[in-house]
Amino acid sequence: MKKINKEFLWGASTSAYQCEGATDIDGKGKSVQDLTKSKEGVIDFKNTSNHYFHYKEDVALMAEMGFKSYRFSISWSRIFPKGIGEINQKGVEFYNNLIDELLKYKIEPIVTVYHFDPPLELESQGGWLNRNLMVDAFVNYSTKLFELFGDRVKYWQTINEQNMIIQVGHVIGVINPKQDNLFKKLYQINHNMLIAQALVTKKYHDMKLGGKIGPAPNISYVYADSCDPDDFDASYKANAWRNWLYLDAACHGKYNEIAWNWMLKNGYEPELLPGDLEILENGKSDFIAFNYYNTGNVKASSKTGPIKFSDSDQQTSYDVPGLFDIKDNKNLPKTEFGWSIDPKGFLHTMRAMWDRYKLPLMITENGLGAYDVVEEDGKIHDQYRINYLRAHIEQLKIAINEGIDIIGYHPWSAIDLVSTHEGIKKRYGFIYVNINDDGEGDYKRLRKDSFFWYKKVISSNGEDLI
Ligand code: BGP
Repeated sequence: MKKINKEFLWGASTSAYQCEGATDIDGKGKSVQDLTKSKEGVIDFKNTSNHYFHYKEDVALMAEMGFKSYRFSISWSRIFPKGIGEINQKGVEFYNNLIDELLKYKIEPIVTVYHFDPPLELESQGGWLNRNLMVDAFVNYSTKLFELFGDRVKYWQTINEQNMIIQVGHVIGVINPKQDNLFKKLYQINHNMLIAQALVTKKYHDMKLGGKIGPAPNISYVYADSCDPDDFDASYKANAWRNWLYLDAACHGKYNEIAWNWMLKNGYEPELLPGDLEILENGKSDFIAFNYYNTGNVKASSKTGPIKFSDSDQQTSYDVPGLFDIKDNKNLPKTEFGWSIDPKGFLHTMRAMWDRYKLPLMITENGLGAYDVVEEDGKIHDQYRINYLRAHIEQLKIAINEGIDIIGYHPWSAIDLVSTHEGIKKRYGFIYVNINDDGEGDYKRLRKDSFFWYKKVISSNGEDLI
């Protein structure tokens, strides 16, 4: 078995709105997430893990685990309170301090420019549907980040899970599903984001800062439910629709033809301005950061007519008439929150990306959400999380052995934080944060069993997974 490269980036991941808190101080503007209405019994994003105040302690704990890297996002409205215009020096100071703190421990900062938190001011002017406003604002914001932090940050991701924003943005709280011509609008938003991403990628390359930039979609291989050729056809199309539409644009600078023809047939195709295809062609990614939680499973489509959203979870999708029907995969166990667990699917997903793009891969999210309990001994025995991560790292090693270029692994999440729509009770971290969905708790940090396990994994460079 090939050994994992010494430079391999072992770390973990978070996002700003899910862990920082401090939404109302030090000049931060409002983001869409600050106004998200949480479900009954679920905490909002106001304080979350209060990482803004605890970042030194959190980074020290990451260093204790031996992290080589840390993937986090920058809050756009903390840097530009109105999305564009005046810059907030306190926000710049926070990220400067965080980056410097990481570098003090030789932890590589890996930055996501945009993770589900558009500034409210821009959203109220149409958001991503307002191409002129949003593309310019995104290029301006990203360029500012490269100028401010590009001397120290060498890995950049543009947009977190653009494909999930388009497919289940209503679950994440960034898309209002009750609008006329919803799908036409969604694929225009998608196009505007692809253009913004390509322009920013080109800008970063032109600035010659010596790092890498790429997208960060959620990629899940979609199986065929049977060897019926019609189910195989559905799987091929589902992969194009769910995964390759986004990655073909980012990595090949082109629209995926199956996805494009589907949009055209349904009248969902975006308006392309002259020069758009050249913009995509000139802004190709250096690597693929991707999030993996589970796989999909489909059979031949039995429906016609428009898409109907189900009350689905973030990772589960819905039938797409003319392309595929979703089928539950009975071969896979599920987490307490109903997400299927498929470590082998992780390998299939990496193989598919490698075959298609031949670009370095970096895992920026992978993990298990669970109801962790602090036992009487004051410990958190999260063996289920260790089992989950171990099984995925085993597949990662197989992929590396097959020659797939994988440069880093970042489980979700470094510390406990507030889930996209299930509150803090759905915990993912190596580090427990003492706060509950009623907002009670003192934010004390506790080391879970997985903390000590991951420390061993890192110090043995992935050899010791027991
Ligand atoms: C990813 C998002 C994260 C994170 C994770 C877990 O799709 O990028 O922001 O939240 O999923 O999802 P959830 O919080 O819904 O359990």
